[in-house]
Amino acid sequence: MSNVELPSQSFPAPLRCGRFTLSFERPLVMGILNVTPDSFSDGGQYAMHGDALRQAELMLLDGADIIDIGGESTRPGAPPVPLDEELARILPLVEILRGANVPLSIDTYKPEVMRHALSAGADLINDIWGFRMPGAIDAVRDSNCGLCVMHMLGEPQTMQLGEPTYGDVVGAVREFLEERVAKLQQAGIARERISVDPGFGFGKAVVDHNYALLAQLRDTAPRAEPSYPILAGMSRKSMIGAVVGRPAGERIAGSLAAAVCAAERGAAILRVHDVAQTVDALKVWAAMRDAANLSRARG
Ligand code: 7PJ
Repeated sequence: MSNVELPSQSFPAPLRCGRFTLSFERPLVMGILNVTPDSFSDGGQYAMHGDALRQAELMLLDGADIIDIGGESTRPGAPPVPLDEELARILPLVEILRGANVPLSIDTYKPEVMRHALSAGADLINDIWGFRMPGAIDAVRDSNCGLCVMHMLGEPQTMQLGEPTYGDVVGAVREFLEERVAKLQQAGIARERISVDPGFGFGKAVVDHNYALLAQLRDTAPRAEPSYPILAGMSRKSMIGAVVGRPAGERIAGSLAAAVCAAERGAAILRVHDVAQTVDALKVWAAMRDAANLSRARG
């Protein structure tokens, strides 16, 4: 097969990400690690961190490419967590998981958390606020961390209270991301450090907007060649529940279908709860893609 020339494929640009450079010949799987006492039975910091570490270990065994550590629930309507508490939840995990040779992402919009997490060794800052908090850009500028810039309409506390309206949701998301990406680069952040995310579920009508964004996922990203890596986070969200009619714990199959659709539409990173299942689903999708490319190359 070595004499068969594969058609030049346009993969997303590699992402510089702290200690790592991620390349996207296949979509990568980001495992979600929520470090919040309410998701654990008996509370207590020690139990919380023990449970989170076990969960991280499982995700790594299941093939996670990135671990996304979050210390504050960003579900619509969730109360904010004080700075000290968020730091106490995530920093011990960054320090321990640093040894695991896997990119560590921090899901936060607070500049102070970004700074501490980067000092502790985080590789990527995943900001649902798109680095709009005062001081957020300064917090990441002088490190070599990767960035994920997400689109959100409004703020976490208020975003889903009214029915979100857009003329053209895909165009609105792309314009927002273009503006943020330009701002980051004006501040001196290399484009190789930037990934983008349309923000499924954040200020979007559950079915209409989220599925329009999924259908046109490539068009949600700023126009550029090579393209910015796109991160898609749909795992177990209401957009899945609204279609399958099941509670969050029973949305794995629906979430897998969404992940495969996103891969087909150019997603570089899938942010998921169910790592093992997503890794398998994406392997099947990638095998089909490789076969399609091969038959195209053979004419
Ligand atoms: C997302 C996220 C997402 C990125 C959350 C949940 C809500 N970060 N953090 N994209 N969602 N980049 O997982 O249900 O969609 S928290």
